[in-house]
Amino acid sequence: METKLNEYIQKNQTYLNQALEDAIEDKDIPEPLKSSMLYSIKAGGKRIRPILMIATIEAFGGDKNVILPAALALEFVHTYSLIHDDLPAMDDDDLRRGMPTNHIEYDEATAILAGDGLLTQSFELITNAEHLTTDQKLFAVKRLSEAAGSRGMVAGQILDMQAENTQVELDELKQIHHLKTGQLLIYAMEIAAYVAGATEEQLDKITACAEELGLLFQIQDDILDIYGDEDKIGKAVGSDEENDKSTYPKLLGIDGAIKEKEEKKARANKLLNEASIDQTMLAELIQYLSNRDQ
Ligand code: GRG
Repeated sequence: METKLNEYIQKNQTYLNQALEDAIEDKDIPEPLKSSMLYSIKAGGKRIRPILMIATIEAFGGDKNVILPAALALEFVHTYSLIHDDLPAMDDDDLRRGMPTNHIEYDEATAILAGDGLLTQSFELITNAEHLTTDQKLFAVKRLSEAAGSRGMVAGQILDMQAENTQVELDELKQIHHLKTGQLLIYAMEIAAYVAGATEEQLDKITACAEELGLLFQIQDDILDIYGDEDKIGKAVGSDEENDKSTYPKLLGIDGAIKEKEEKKARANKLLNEASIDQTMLAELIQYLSNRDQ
């Protein structure tokens, strides 16, 4: 079972990596901006969001090539968010995925522009999509700007920054994660379902499933902060940087956080089941995200 999932992930990572690189290589972008954008795109991300998008369209019997531009756009936005999140004005991180962060490898101004370039090019990718109808492109661009923007991921980022050094309650923590991490995961599944022609009821189920998945993803991220992912060792419990931040394990205890994660997984699977699609690969991906170790 797990081998099948690993094969699926690897096959799609290869497919996506080539397309992501081509989307930058083929463009007339001045240096060092082009290298800087490529540097972060090629830095070895897991491609969870675009793979989730592909698995969702395939669960509806759709073709991944149709959704590819939206999948690339989503990974561009995710990569931009990581570049900006690492900047001195934000998290001030020197390492990402075990490599120097973009502003360390290049410089701060180039890193800011690389993020800006990726964000804006994401909309171009969708509007140029060969196999999407005009209505689908409009919906995909509208939802991406909502999910990534000032009422979505960017809102989550500022709320998260404001919450630093304070102990927020569980509801507020959930809202921060729903915006900061959840919105892009919701986008991944929602757009794929929409393009595949999901009914309104199916769309509701898929969106609700993705909401559970977003929180589950974040709880696992908090757990990894404690048990160590190589980017996080040193800023887990015990470091000044992260010590005062509310996390699921801090608010619920480790056992409570694991229980909450398992409940979210059960709800996500139930919603998937109710969407009446071929859920096999999506269910395996949910399991993988719940137990991921990096
Ligand atoms: C700067 C506008 C702006 C937003 C930043 C997403 C985000 C908002 C910051 C990232 C900080 C962080 C560690 C969030 C926790 C969850 C998360 C998004 C982890 C990184 O995603 P993965 O695991 O990363 O998919 P890879 O490296 O695999 O692409």
